[in-house]
Order: sequence, then C-alpha cells, then structure tokens
Amino acid sequence: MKHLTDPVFPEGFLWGASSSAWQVEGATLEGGRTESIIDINSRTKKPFTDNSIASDHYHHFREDVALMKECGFTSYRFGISWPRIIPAADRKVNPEGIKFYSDLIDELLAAGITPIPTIYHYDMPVWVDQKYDGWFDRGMIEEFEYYCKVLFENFGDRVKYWLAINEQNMQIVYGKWLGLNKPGHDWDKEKWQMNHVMNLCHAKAVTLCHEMVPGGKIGPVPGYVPIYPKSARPEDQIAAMNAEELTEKIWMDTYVFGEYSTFVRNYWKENGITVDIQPGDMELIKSAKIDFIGLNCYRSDVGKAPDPSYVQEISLNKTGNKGELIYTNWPGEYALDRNIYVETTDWDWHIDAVSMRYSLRYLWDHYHVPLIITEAGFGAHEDLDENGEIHDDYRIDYLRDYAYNVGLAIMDGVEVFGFNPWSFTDLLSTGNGMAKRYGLVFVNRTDDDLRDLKRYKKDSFYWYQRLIKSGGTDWGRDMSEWRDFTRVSQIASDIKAKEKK
Ligand code: BGP
Repeated sequence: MKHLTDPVFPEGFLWGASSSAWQVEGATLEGGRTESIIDINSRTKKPFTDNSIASDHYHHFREDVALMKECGFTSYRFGISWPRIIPAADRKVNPEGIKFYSDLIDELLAAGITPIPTIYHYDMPVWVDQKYDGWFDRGMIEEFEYYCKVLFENFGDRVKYWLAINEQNMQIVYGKWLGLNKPGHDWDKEKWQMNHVMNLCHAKAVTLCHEMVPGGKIGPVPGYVPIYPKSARPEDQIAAMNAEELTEKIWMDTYVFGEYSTFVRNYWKENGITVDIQPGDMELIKSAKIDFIGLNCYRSDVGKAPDPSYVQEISLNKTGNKGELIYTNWPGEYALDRNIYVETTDWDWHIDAVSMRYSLRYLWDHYHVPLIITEAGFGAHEDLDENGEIHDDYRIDYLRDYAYNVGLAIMDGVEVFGFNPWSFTDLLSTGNGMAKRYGLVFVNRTDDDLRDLKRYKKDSFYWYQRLIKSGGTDWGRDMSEWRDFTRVSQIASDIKAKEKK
C-alpha cells in the first residue's frame, strides 16, 4: 500500500527505550544480590565483559530516569534481576532487591513513564542453576512460578505491562554461546527439552499475571530476524522458510496457538529428538493467552538452499571488524547469506529498516496480537570527542528509519502501541561489552577503564527528544523516500554500479 502522508502514531503511543538488568545495573554483589549464570559467562568468556559495574545504573537510576524524563519518555523497558529478588536457595525474598525495583518503578511513574519490566533476561541465579541443572529440569517450573508470584505481589499494583522471557528463541538457537549448555548433555537434542520447560515457565508467568495483576498484560519477547529468500529460486524460498521456522516461527506458534506445530514435531521425529511432554503440559500452554508480543528486531537475514557438501555453524563477528561473520550452512535445512541490498554495522548486522515493517506485518498477519517494539538499535564503537560530545548521525539515521517504518506498518493496519529501542544509556553488549555501544546517552567508561561513569547526551538523544515531543511527526528530514520506494532503488542502483566496476 502506498501511503500519501507521513505516519500518524496512535494517541498514547509509548515512546521510550529498553535495557536489561545484567547489562546496565552493575552492583552484582551489592544490596543482597548474588551471582547469576550470565555474570559468570560474562566474566569468563572473552570478549564478554565483566558486568560487576556495567553502567552502574544501580547507583545512578534516579539520574537516569531524570534524563529519560528530559527526553520525553512515556515508557521504559528494563529487566528485573532474579538473584537480586531471591538471592539464595532458602527462597527468602530480599527486601533490598524489592526496594530497588520499587523505587525505580515509583521514580518512573512520578516522571510519567510507564514501567515495562522483563521477568527473565538471562540472569538465572547460580543457586537455581545448580539446584535444577538450569532449564533442563522440570523443577524450574515451580521455581520460576514462585519468582513470578513475588514480582506480581510486590509490583503488580503499579506495573501493568510485563514481559516474560527475553528471546527464548535466541537462547535455544545460540544457547551454547550464552552458556546454557552443561556437561553431560547432548545440546542439539536436549535443547528442545529445555525449550519445553521454558514454554511451561512462560505459560505459568502469563497465567499468574492474569490472576494476580489487576488489568495486567503480558507477552513474550522474541528476537525476530526476518529471513528473505536470496532469490526467486524455489529452493531458496523453502530454505528461507526452514530458517524462519527453526529460528523463530516455532516459538511464536507455541506462544499464540499453544501447540507444537506439525513442522517441529516432524523435525523432532526425523532427528531422533524426544521431548518429555507430560499430561497437562499442553493444556497449560494453550490456556496461557498472551496479550501482546514484545518485538526485538534489529536486522534481517537472507536464506538460501544450503550446499550439501559441508556443515558450517554460524560464527559471529566478535571484534567489530566488518566481514568477520561466517554464515550458517546446514545441509538439508538452510544456509544464511549476506544481503547485498543493505549496508551492515561493523558487526556485520544488516541495517534494514524495512525489516521492521516486514516483521510487524508478518507477525500481525499470522497472529493478530498487538505489538510493542522492545528492542532495535545500532551498535557502534564510540568515545567522547575533544569537546566531550558524541555525534552519532549513523544512530539517528538508523532510529529514524526504523521508527518511520514502524509508523508505515501502523498505516498498513498493524496494531503497534510503543517503540522502545535498545538502549537508553550505553550498557554492556551481550557479545562485546562496552566496545559496542547502543545508547542515546554515553556512559563514560570503557571495557578496561572505569573512568567516572558520567552520563553525556549524544546527538541521538536530542533527535529522539524532538521526535517524541512532536508526537512522532518531526523526523528532521523528508521521509517520503520510504513511502515511494525510491530509497530502496537508490541503494540497489549503488550496488549495481559497484558490481559493474
Ligand atoms: C538482544 C538481547 C539484548 C542485547 C541485544 C544486542 O538479543 O536481548 O540483551 O544484548 O540483543 O545484542 P549485542 O549486545 O550482542 O549487540
């Protein structure tokens, strides 16, 4: 559909940003908090970075919320750290942990900002991990339910929007890299058992939220990377569909329809995978109706028919030097590839604002559930210049194009109620620490030097402030190229010109 005007965002649209506890808070052993599995993972595996200080949001949260208010935020997505709430196996609730999040929530509400917490964003307490062998054990279901109950009891009076488990799909797809595998387990097979346990935990969170939080709404947070077929070759189309199924669709189908699709059941059968589905499990999953989908969408990928002669697991770019990423080649299933029609970040992530519109339309068409953007963002190497400033035009371009494409999806008919890009302040990247920054606000530290942790507003802060103030109308430049496709053809013709040379 060709739209004749700039998008109109609905009344009450939530403009904000997002973060997670382990990436921003620091104070990992303060205020009664104990260690989480991602603390250990981040310390022991270079280039992961020690998160014991992170952006020191734990000590700066009032200042950070004041900056959000100055930017005009009406929402903020953040993570709650499980080991801060329940630090030990005696399951005693930590009053200091409750106080920290309670104060944060009150500070946000006083600033007119809707709090949107994530219940689980990779920081499982070490004591839980040891007790249950991580997500492999069904004992997790009751433990997670207990944690959710504590959250709803303590914050449900003030928090109405909840996010259950961050990127369950990515935890299963990249679980080895995130440290979820354990000795003695056959990851490629048993990850599906872990996934089933996670689905049951998700369902418990949804059910409890509806029971305990008056007017409470809850949704999953898939990491969504749409897969375009590389060509019109029919085999590329099926390969792209396989990639989509095995990296994201399986999860969405379970959340929304409460079933494991025939695709995944056949996949398990053919690969000798057994999942312990006990009586009552599927009834629980089916009865847990989500209210919305929190969408994390940074980029797209390209799928093509795989080369049957070799296996290649994806090898992520860990240094931020373009061209290091090695794409998956999975015989019989799919291969991924570079999309020459879009640029990439220094970490080889495709910069593709249309992927945002595409994902929103795809998810709305398939699932008819309202959506909120819970992540999107531009990771870059950055430091203060001689004037103590950051001129992040590339991030402004990225956020402007992505937000505009959210607007176009709304004009296409998709129900979207908020935009919360990653991230507000700089925080630790999952894979690259402070070397890969995402914030609208610079935090003065590097991986090796803690400096003074002072906050500096980047140019993107001021750009976003103007956009929010205008209710999503002041883009700072003519955006019609996104409506009439001239931008896309421009990039394509640049590439054709490059190819001719
Ligand atoms: C998402 C995670 C976030 C965040 C983001 C950026 O998958 O939910 O926690 O880290 O990706 O990724 P990275 O930090 O690796 O650049």
